[in-house]
Amino acid sequence: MRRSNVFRRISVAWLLLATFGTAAAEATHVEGRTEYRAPRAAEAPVVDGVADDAIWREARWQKLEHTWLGPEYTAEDFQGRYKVVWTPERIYILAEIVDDVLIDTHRDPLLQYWDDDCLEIFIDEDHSGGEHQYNHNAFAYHISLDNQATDMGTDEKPHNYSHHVEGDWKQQGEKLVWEIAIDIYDDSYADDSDDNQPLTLAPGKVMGLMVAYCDNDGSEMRENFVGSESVPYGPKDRGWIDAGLFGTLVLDATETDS
Ligand SMILES: [Ca+2]
Ligand SMILES: [Ca+2]
Ligand SMILES: [Ca+2]
Ligand SMILES: [Ca+2]
Repeated sequence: MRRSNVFRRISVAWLLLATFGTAAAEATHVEGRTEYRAPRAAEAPVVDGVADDAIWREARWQKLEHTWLGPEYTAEDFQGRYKVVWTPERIYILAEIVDDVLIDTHRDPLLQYWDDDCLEIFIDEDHSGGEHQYNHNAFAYHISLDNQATDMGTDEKPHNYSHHVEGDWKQQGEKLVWEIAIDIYDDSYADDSDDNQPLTLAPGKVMGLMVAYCDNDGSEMRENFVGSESVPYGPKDRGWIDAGLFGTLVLDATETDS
């Protein structure tokens, strides 16, 4: 075979690889995802519901502004935004929530937990996208007002994952200031094991992240479900099933403690 033919075949192979490779990459996530670059905290924020930790000033706000369920709402009824920072041990989320009525009707954290006021934090450790309803390809932590975390397990039943999170909030005027630290587990997490180890996080890591709030002010079911990502087609409340809706979280390398 002539040399030029070999090169041509190699370039065709590259072209095919690039074409299909790109198509595969695009297929993992719905178009129009947000990107959030989280600064690295030299000193971890104290999880106490007080946002005076220096590192929070370095992170930008992202809004909860996409209505997934429920009618139009007023600024007094609900507003939400959040920031993210990280350390090698955990990611930290600061959420600022306005909610006129706080409600936790189902005191059992495993019972109809999505119909109480709760902050929902969706994490896909390896940014794979894909289906995660009854597996740990991704987690959808429903953080209740008493800082318990619930998600579906591989047995298709709700499980209490409160040992993955540390949360605390305080009311400041009209707002709840909510700090949550989360251990990051990969998809090898086993519900029946007591030996699951959280990952050590490194700069440049890319993860899937989405944040939402379920607002109930006294109804039988939640009145609004408002999230950080758009849902251009299909059921808007399917984040607990479809990790392809999650935004992109990049753990920035810069270490900041000022
Ligand atoms: Ca704090
Ligand atoms: Ca409300
Ligand atoms: Ca995954
Ligand atoms: Ca409420």
